[in-house]
Amino acid sequence: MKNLAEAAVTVDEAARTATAIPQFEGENSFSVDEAYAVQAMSIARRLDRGEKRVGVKMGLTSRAKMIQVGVDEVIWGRLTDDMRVEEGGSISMADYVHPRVEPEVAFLMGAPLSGDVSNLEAMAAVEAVAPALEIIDSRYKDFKFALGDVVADNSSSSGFVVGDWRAPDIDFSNLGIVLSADGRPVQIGSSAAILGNPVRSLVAAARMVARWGETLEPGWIVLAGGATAAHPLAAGMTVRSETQDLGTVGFSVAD
Ligand code: 0L1
Ligand code: MG
Repeated sequence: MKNLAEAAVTVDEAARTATAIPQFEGENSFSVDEAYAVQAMSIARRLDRGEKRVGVKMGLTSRAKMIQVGVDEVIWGRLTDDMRVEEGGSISMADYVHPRVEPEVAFLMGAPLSGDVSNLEAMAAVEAVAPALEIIDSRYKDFKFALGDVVADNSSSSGFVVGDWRAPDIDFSNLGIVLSADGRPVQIGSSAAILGNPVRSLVAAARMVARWGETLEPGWIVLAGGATAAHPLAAGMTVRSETQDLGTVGFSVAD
């Protein structure tokens, strides 16, 4: 019998100390349900250390991302306040194993949402929308993992930056997005790459968290998923993403 609690300690310590670990292979590999149980236990350790839960991230919501990591299912992870980087702030490479950044759309929940909901019901629960960046950092050596590995590792969640919130009264189904590093465009995409429309990612989030007894709570942030492939970060880099009608969001990598 696999020891899921021990695996939770392993992934949590890898994230806490920014240390690469091997994949869980062979008899140690996880089913998807086991992997979500490991994720829940590893996040419980973070909460025990004083971090606060602030939302959910959706992962692998674009074809580009699925192809980049060789996995073909939408996944989710849990966000804590410790993962948030202020807009315009800076991070240190020492806090990550091999971080990458991807442009996203973020939702701010105004009402609880959970279970099977329609696009309209999902949007009725949204208070605001913003451009966002997710800093992903698989704790697995060489960013190589199977589906169970990445889910156990909180779906590679490690940091996020949110730009200015605005009322969700625009059509954000197909907004152009340019991700730049040091002023040079490195990825160009559209919010349509997020499951065809980011609201579908919110619908999937409501359904997927319900399976684990959770609700998207008022005040929570839901990161809808990457609109492009992720770009590797390096010391000294300045990152900025510009999203049509939503504006810009960015940060820098200090060292
Ligand atoms: O947010 C994402 O789409 C990332 C999910 C995990 C895969 C990866 O680490 O690239
Ligand atoms: Mg992402």
